[in-house]
Amino acid sequence: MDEKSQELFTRAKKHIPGGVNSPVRAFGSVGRTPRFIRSAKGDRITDVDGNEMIDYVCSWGPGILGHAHPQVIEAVKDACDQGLSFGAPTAREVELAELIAELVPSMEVSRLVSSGTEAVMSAIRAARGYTGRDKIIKFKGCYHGHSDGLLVKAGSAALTTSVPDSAGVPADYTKNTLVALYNDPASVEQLFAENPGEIAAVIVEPVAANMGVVLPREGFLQFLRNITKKNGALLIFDEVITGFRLALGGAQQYYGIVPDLTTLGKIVGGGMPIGAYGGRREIMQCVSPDGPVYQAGTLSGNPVATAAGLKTLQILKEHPEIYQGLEEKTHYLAESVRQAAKGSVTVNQVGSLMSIFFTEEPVVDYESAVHSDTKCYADYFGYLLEHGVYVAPAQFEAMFVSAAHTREDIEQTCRMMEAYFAGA
Ligand code: KE4
Repeated sequence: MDEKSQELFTRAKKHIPGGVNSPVRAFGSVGRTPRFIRSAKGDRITDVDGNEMIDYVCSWGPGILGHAHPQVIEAVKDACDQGLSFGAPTAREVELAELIAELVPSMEVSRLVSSGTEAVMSAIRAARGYTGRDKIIKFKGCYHGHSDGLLVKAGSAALTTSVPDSAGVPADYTKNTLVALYNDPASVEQLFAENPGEIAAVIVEPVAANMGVVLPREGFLQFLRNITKKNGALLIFDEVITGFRLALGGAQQYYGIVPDLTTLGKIVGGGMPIGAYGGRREIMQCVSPDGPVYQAGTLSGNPVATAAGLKTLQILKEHPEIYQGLEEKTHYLAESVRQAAKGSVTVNQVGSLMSIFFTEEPVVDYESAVHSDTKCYADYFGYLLEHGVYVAPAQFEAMFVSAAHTREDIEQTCRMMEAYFAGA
C-alpha cells in the first residue's frame, strides 16, 4: 500500500527534478514509486502510508547509531534553543575539530563544510594548491560527490542512471581527471608513468561502496600509499562512507594506512549536513585564510549540525563495543544470505557495510560489479520492500547496519531473504 507516496510523487515531479532532491531516491533502477518517509526511530523507518520497515539505508550512512537517537536529538534541540546559525566561530566547532584529530590522527587540521561533495572538492583543491600540480587520479566506479571534475566514470546513481560522465561538465573541467581501475595497480602505474611530475593526488574510497561494496585487495591500499609517496603526489582517502564506520578511526585505522588527506561526511554530521576535509598541518596551512587555497561556506560548522555530529562521535567514542556488534550482526546477515542464495549471488561484507550482487562471480572491481543482473536486483528489492525490509533502491549501493538493529530484526531480515531466495 503506497497510495500517499504515489500522490506525493506525482506532486513532487511538478516542482522537483524527477520528484526527488537526489537521484537515487527516485527508485528509477528498481522501477517503483519511491516511499515518502514520515518518520524513523532506531532501525525502523515509516512511510506516509504507515508502512513500517527495517531500514538498511540508514540515510546512506549517517545513521550508525540508528534513527533519532535520544541523546543526539536532545543535543540538537538544546542547540536550536540557542540559535540556528551565526556565521561566526563557536566553541563546538573547536571541540569537533579536536575530536576529529583525536579519532583520526592524520587529520591534525580539518575544515568543516556542508556535504561530502564539498569536502572532496575542497580536498582536491588543497592537494593541487599544495603540490602545484593539476592532475588527479580517481577510480572507475568510485563516487566522490557531484563536483564537476569528479563526475568522470563515477559510481552510485551516476552509474545506475548511466551518466557516469555527466552532461553539463565541459571537457576542460575533466581533462585533468585521470581514471584508473580499482584493485588494479598496473593501471595506476601506467598513469604515473604517462604523467611524470604532474599528478597532485590519487583519491580513493578505501573500501569502494558506490559500485556496491568492493573490498581493497590485500596490499592495494599500501601500493597506493607507496606509489603516491614515490611520485610526490598526495593520497586522499575519501572516507565519507567508511569514516567512523569501519572503525572509530575509519578505514585508515582498520587497514593501517595513513593518507595525506581525508574527506568525511555522513556520520561526522550525525544526520545533519556536515562534511570535513583535513590532513597534516603542512598541507592544510595552504587553506585560506592561512594560505592561498580559497574555500568558504555560510553554514560551515553550523551550530546545530555540529551539535549532532559532536554528540554522535562522543557516543561512538564512549562505546567502542558498538563496532564489534556491527561486525557480528552484519557478518551473520551476510552468511545467512550466502546460504539462502546457494551461490546465486555474491555477497561482499566488511564491518557494517555489505552488498548483495546478483552474479555468481566474485565482485572485485568495476567490471565484475557491473556484470550483476540489475533486473534481478530490482525484483529482490521489490520483494523485500513489500515484506517490510528497506534496502538500497539500486544495485550499486551499500547496505548499512546500525547499532540500533536488533537481533530480532536481523533474524527477521534473514527470514525474508530466505523466503525470497526460496521462491526466486
Ligand atoms: P554528499 O555530497 O552526498 O554528502 O557526499 C558525496 C559522497 C562523497 N564520497 C563518497 C564515498 C560518497 O559515498 C558520497 C555520497 N554517497 C551517496 C551514496 N552512495 C549519497 C546518496 C545520494 O547521492 O543521494
